[in-house]
Amino acid sequence: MSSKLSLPQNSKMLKRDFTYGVATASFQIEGGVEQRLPCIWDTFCDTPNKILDASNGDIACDHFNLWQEDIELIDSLGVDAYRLSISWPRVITKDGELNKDGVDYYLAILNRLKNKNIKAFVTLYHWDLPQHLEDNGGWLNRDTAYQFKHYADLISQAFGDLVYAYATLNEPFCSAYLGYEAGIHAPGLVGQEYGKKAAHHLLLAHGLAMPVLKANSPNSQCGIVLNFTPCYPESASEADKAATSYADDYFNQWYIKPLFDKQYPNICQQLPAHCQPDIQAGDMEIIAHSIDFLGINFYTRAIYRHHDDKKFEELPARAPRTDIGWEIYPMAFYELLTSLNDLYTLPPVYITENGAAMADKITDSVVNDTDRIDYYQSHLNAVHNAIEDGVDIKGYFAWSLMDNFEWAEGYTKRFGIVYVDYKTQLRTVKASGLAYKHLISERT
Ligand code: GCO
Repeated sequence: MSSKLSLPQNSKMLKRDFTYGVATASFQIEGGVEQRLPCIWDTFCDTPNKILDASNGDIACDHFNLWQEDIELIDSLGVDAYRLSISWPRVITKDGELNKDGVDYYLAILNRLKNKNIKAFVTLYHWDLPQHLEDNGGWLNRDTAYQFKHYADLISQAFGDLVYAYATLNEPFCSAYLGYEAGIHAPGLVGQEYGKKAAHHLLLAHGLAMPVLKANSPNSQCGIVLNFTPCYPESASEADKAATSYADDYFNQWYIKPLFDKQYPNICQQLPAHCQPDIQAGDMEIIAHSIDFLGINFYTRAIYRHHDDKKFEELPARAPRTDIGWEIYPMAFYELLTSLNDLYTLPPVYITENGAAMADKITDSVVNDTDRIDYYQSHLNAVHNAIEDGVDIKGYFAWSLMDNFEWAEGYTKRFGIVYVDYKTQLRTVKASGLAYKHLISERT
């Protein structure tokens, strides 16, 4: 157990041009629901038994009101960059026009960040789809991709040159699979016939938005953020290896291969006809628009074995685990980064999320989360090693700036490097936050 974070003295991650940041997402921190349209997560939270503690995003971290203090907090950590997301239902009206108040809210944030010399990494879609678009079919409706393009167009014009980097989507796997196939995220649809259709329209939305963002904001870095849960076989048997490879194609490669290879993994042809994505002529060209950077989110790995009836079976997570039950296995991070670098011609990479939920205790205004520091240390080492082995990684963002609404887990899981008391909205920098700040300050 350590209270410090360190890297080898010659590490490229100890140079000033390596970007360090903290990340959040609109629905998870903002609250301020009266000032925006409803989104699918409002509806999902209102549905019984979907959220572990029956909570919602109505107040969350009250960042809608406390954003100025929160930017001071971000600044106090000494980070170079802040990754935030724009709430689509806050900035767009039902008629598809800009909502001036919502836009002004983000302009104030972006201007404040600029004044403080903190680069804004803006995600346009971190899962809060306006409910009226879901009522029209959501991501199962191809038109939603065009609605997204329209939103990306208007908002990038409004933001001018205040945005250092745009990510179109955050983790389309989660939106598509968790939201439209497994049903554990909003909108909560269940059925294999939905997942890949939703995924295709999400990726199409990304591809449609890319040239628009580049035209409106030529100086911004534009890309996408994908999450990966690397897949490992339980044994060296051919059957387990084949099952694992299938799972990897289904959950991971599905979202990256089209970006670089203009096609889905070969398992696409094995899917039953009613589960196929609706691919129209030219779609794969649109999706494969070049990107300036790839954002990679990593938390854990998964282990699979062959199953006679299903394509694969996922095994329970091994120890050691974080408080959310995810195995701590930093080697998978290194192997992920180097294997993606081997498989694809990657643009510069940012680690846009990495971090851990831990069972924090606050005593006398101190959170001594040495377990989280250990997690960060081992994963920063993995990034360092991947850079040494040739992966072009430009920066790293801790997930998350502060404890927040952890989706289906509600407020029961704490991912912050800053502790949030949800009764008083008091923020307390954890030991991990202090260690992160110290590491960042050590650069030359
Ligand atoms: C994610 C999400 C975050 C989660 C985090 C922990 O992109 O999955 O961006 O919203 O809170 O990953 O589950």
